[in-house]
Amino acid sequence: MPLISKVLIANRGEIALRVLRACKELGIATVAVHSTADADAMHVRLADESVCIGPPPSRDSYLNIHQIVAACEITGADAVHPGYGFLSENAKFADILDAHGITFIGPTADHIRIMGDKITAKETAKALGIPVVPGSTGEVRPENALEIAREIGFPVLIKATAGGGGRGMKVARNEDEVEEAVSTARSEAAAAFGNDAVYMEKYLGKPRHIEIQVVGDGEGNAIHLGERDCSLQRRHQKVWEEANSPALNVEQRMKIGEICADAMRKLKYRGAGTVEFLYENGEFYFIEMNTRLQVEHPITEAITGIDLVHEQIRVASGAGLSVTQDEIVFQGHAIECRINAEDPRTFVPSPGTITHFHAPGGLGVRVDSGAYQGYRIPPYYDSLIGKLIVHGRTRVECMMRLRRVLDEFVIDGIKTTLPLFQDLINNQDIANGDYDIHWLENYLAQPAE
Ligand code: MV4
Repeated sequence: MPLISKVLIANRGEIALRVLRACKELGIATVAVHSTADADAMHVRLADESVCIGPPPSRDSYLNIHQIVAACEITGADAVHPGYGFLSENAKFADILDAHGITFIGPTADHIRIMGDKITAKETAKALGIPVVPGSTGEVRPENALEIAREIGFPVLIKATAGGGGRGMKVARNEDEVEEAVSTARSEAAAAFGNDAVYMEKYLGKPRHIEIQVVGDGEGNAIHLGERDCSLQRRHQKVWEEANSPALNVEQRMKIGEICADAMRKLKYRGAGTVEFLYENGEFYFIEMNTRLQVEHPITEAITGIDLVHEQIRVASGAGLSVTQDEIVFQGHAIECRINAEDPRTFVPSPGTITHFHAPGGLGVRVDSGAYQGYRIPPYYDSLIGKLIVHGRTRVECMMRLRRVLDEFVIDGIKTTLPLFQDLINNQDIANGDYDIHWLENYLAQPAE
């Protein structure tokens, strides 16, 4: 791959380490950037070079485009991997790197823009043959809201077009609730995103969140790597993800996967992407597409054996995908537990020093974490400190292994979400794979026994 010889990793924490590992395997030099709060982070220690790009607040460091471009110029990095979050879905950042002749390891700025606007994303998905949630075509204005709601049928959901992550969503259960729902959604959207445009959809009451992993080469070739079930979440933060979904059979998987891969071929999509669906009563409904690597990508890697960051780097450099669709084999079952430095019941952040750290091991076990004994978790960033990924030949084997592995994992000095997983692994609904997007919040609302 001649076009990329040094990658600057514009991120921190476990994902910076994850990307660094892929670069090392490909013989590509690495540059870590870090804020003053992250000088002792693992990705900084392991990188070939590192550059301090600013003070702790993200906007002054990990979100500071000029500092990152300057760090590329200083170190001679010819590509940037943005990880997830921060600048990963920032079209302006992709444009600026392009203007500097630096490769953005991700999709084109145009594709980021299309998917960043939820109305355009949905229109594009629909035109490409992806099933979408029934709803308004385009923006909903206060004047036409009631009429559109009647057409869709109640209950309806009002969503911000600049949104995502659930902010600014409002349900209207009947005609009387429409006016207020639209006006509240519009003011919340204006406050959160500086854009008050909203749209309307049929509200699905008890769906699962199922997402399809895709990778395209930008020239009309694309593959899907099956689905992930991310229904177990709290306040739009995923907690536990699995691949395959306990709710799908092989035919459903290949059908929705092929629909997404085909759409990406038509779009000439480049890079890794995730097509998000709500799934209810056997039907898929597109809600959004993420144009980046996702936190939970390792469960897909576990069941396919394909390194998604390798593929991202390959397609960014013009080397193309390493596999064709018919070469992809789905093997067994994988579960990811997100380990956050948080209280396992209230999710209140618990930064501080890790006094003891012992990661589990053995067959089918992967721990992606920049944490180590003596590491002090800074209070400025999100509280994800590691991911535990367990793979087994069947879901039952995967769950049995997870129970063993959770027992082995030791993180002392701070609170973590590990005890929550000890509870979940012994829960009958979880054992049966019988849960939807509301299950975890309902579970947490019950008093702990
Ligand atoms: C929905 C929905 C029900 N019906 N759309 C929340 C985040 C945003 N990305 C999409 N979201 C939802 N959209 C319709 N038409 C319910 C949710 C939703 C949700 C979706 C996925 C995972 C967790 C969720 C939790 C609450 C609500």
